[in-house]
Amino acid sequence: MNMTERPSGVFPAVCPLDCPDACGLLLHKENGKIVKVTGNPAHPETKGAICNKVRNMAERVHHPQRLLYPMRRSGPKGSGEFVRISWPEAISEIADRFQALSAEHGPQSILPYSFYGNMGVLNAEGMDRRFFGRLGASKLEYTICNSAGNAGWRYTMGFGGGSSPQDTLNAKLFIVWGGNIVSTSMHQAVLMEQARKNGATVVVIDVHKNLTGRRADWFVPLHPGTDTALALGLMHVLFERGLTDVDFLREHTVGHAELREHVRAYTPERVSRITGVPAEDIVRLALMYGETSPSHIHIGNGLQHHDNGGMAVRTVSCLPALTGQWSRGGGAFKSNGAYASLNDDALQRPDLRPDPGVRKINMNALADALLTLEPKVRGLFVFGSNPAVVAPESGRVREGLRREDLFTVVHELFLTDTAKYADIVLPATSSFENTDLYTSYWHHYVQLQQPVIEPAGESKSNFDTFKLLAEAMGFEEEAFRESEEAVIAAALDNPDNPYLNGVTLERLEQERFVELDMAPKADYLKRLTTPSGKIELYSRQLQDLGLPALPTYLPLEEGFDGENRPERQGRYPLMFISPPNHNFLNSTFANVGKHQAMEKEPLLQIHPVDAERRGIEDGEVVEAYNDRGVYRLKAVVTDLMLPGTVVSQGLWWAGPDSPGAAGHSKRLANALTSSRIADMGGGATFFSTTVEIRRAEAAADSTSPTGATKEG
Ligand SMILES: Nc1nc2c(c(=O)[nH]1)N[C@H]1C(S)=C(S)[C@@H](COP(=O)(O)OP(=O)(O)OC[C@H]3O[C@@H](n4cnc5c(=O)[nH]c(N)nc54)[C@H](O)[C@@H]3O)O[C@H]1N2
Ligand SMILES: Nc1nc2c(c(=O)[nH]1)N[C@H]1C(S)=C(S)[C@@H](COP(=O)(O)OP(=O)(O)OC[C@H]3O[C@@H](n4cnc5c(=O)[nH]c(N)nc54)[C@H](O)[C@@H]3O)O[C@H]1N2
Ligand code: SF4
Ligand SMILES: [Mo]
Repeated sequence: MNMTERPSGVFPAVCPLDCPDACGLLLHKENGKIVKVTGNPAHPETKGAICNKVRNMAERVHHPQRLLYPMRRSGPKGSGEFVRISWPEAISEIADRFQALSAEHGPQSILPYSFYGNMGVLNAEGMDRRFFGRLGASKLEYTICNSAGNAGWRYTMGFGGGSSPQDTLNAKLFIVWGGNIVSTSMHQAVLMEQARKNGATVVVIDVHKNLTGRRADWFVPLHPGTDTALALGLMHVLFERGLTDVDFLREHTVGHAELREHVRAYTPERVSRITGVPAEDIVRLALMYGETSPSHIHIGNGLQHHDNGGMAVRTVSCLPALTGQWSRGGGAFKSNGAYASLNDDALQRPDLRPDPGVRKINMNALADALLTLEPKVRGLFVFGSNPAVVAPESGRVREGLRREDLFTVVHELFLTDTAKYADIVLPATSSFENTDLYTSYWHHYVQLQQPVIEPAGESKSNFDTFKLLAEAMGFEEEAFRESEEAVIAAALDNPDNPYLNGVTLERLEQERFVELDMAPKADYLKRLTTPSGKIELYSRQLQDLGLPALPTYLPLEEGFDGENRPERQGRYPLMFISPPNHNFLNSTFANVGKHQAMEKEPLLQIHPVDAERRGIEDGEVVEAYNDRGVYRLKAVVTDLMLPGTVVSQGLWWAGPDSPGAAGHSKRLANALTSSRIADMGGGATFFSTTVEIRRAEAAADSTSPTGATKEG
């Protein structure tokens, strides 16, 4: 008897959320419903501990507002007015519209837009890729999360994997750089605490003292977007004081002589002016790094959501090489995704695509893709993502979604802000209703999810939905008839990835958590895939792209540093940082009562100096604004960051649209952010955003539609 048929019991599951930890879960089921979610103590890395978000997951899965049947729009776009239709009606309408668009405008007029609302590979990057590939739709570039930083890491290190979780336990110096692991990767935070018990010093480098910074032995605040300068300042001191590992540099790197010359210009005094970190602290941190072994740097996502984010991660990832950490049991982590890389050709079947040269659309540029791109995007299929909330420039994204000549389908569990703009809404199963395969971009265990509960209402998985659509479109390939198990087996069979040796569907069915074969990691340094096969302190690849070959600090396009501040200040003199909060997962859970109650409301952390200058008091309602939009929230006056930076954590839904007022729903952090593309990997630049803040009272008598103050 499979798990769905047993009304009660405790069943294994995998956390599907876009979180590095990929926890093993236990679902406690009574009368067909999940009543409790706990951690699975048998999981070798997550060991039964899970976060508060997912402990309250049952409320989300059985939420009264789950979408239960397909719907067609009956009111204006964005109004949320829909009528119920059947699946056959929905599927044939979508197929008809897609066929008509393909015939009239070519299939590239259709754009799939998705991300990792569910990390299961079949549902997030399996049958959808096959379907839209076979259709010949425009290709989406999946750049919203970590692509600048991952590219930066790869230019330096080649291979997209770093230190293993258990290695970090041995660190005597543990640096969290631009990450908030207490909220975003709790098991790494547990290992950090264990390392501290074993004698490690914990240093957190961030633009605000987040929950992780509050646990640090030493918190180092800096101006946003200046991490490259800080890392170069550390290198300056390391070379000058003879703290580099010369043998390691000779054997395993290229460009160390050039780098040594290059960093002479980054004196502690100059770097201090740029970053806001006192010169003596730069020296102290460099000495600590140069004299402590093993050391570990956890590179978060924060420093790379910037115009210069690729370079920032590239530069920080050079540091372990300077002190030879990779051969001393230390190192760094950006993402460990590559250890578990699957056979993407078998999973996604790019061979089905009629025109491999079809245009690519960077998902960060969704606003432009919908408003200005030619030839036009006329069909949009959104799933596993909530772009009306999470994508930059949400005012313009919404304007695009309101286009009458855009046919939009949204496949979702809830009537999200994005789904409200759909012409057709399709109900999605939760991951606990599906079969899927899960890897982790942090630990080394692969997991299998099998259905534990029946699909809610008429909901269907992405996998099944794209099969139905393929059938309706007349796609006859076997690829659209394969079972979940067949696709999983094919994806796991990746001869190019030795770490995946011995990981099979059969073992997953029996063992649940199957560890990657980590034996090849013993000669990690021989497996680097840079052009030289070495750690590239000097990168010809970057030079060919027109970027500096050596790590080089370039100021933000939108923003300022301590050195360039005065002339760049302009009308918007504050940097606005909007990282994740503790109780939501991106915009997931922002509609669930328990999670909302824990976060209360959107808050803006503002420094006392900046608050006083504007006459703002703690607890009062303020507006953050720039030319893109307005965000209304409550001020918290605090010195958790340097003056000049304001911080608002969490992505809230705006709720009902107010037609005609693009970006003025006033509850969206991304109403303020830019869709400029980062220096590497096509990455997002969420945190390279400048704003001004005013009291909401002052806003009420302001006349400017862009929200500028009367005098501004
Ligand atoms: N609770 C929770 N967990 C999550 C998520 C969530 O929404 N909520 N999201 C998940 C996802 S998709 C991701 S990508 C990860 C992200 O998780 P992390 O890797 O931890 O990254 P962020 O939380 O985006 O940003 C971390 C920090 O970067 C800081 N920061 C911003 N700009 C700069 C800068 O220029 N320099 C430095 N040094 N720091 C800067 C921010 O202040 C923030 O404290 O978390 C995952 N886990
Ligand atoms: N200002 C600002 N913006 C940011 C960030 C930031 O730090 N600051 N972080 C960025 C980052 S790192 C990321 S990764 C993105 C994340 O952005 P998104 O990937 O859009 O993440 P979520 O907001 O969690 O939305 C995921 C949606 O997928 C739906 N979903 C879940 N499972 C399934 C399924 O099986 N099928 C279907 N069809 N739907 C499903 C959920 O209900 C949810 O609405 O946001 C980015 N946006
Ligand atoms: S969100 Fe992260 S920490 Fe929480 S249960 Fe899921 S994988 Fe674990
Ligand atoms: Mo992300």
